[in-house]
Amino acid sequence: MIKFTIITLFQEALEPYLKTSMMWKAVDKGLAEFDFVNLREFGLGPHRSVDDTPYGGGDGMLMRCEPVFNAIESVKAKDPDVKVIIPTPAGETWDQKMAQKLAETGTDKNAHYIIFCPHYEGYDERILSICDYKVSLGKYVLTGGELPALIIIDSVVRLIPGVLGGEQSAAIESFSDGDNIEYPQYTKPYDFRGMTVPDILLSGNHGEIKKWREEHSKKAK
Ligand code: 6GU
Repeated sequence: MIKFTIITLFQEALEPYLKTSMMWKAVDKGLAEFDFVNLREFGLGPHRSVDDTPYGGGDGMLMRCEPVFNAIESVKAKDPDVKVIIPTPAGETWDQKMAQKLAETGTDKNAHYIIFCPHYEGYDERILSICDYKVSLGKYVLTGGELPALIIIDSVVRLIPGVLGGEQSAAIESFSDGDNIEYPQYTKPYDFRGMTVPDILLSGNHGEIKKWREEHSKKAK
């Protein structure tokens, strides 16, 4: 079982996805759990402020240390073993190997991760000191950590055995053996607007089909 506690100001942006399709099935089967902590509850002063202006000047607001540390520590108080993930463009680029590593910690065991979703123009650098994993989704900039959180969760949860239909599905597909993209696949009809299915796939010759699929697996760019 893998549990994600998401610390965010925008729970409503995350919930619909986690209540849909495979993520919800994983919860239903007891293989995953999603919990939310509203960062606003840890905000400072009457306005429950979570950000402030940067020392040294410059545009925009930064997330302050106190609300973030207090929110994370409130989760750690109940589970001292919880690990903290921060999505940040300055992190290590997320890939299938990292997803597999996390999924393994939740396979036949219990694992618990906090994902703290930064927002606004940035965060106080000292927040990194309470984070175990700094994860980037690639070389572009998003407005916050919510979409990265969903991508991280989706890519991990689908690898937990029992989440996908066929037990083989996650193992044989794209990226799982190095950088191979999975082979082209077809379903009915045989002929769609003149585009036909490669006949080898209708041959019933499993050896030849396996060979064809290996030959047609593409390399990731
Ligand atoms: Cl993890 N966060 C933000 N804000 N932007 C990103 C990213 C993360 N990964 C790529 N761009």
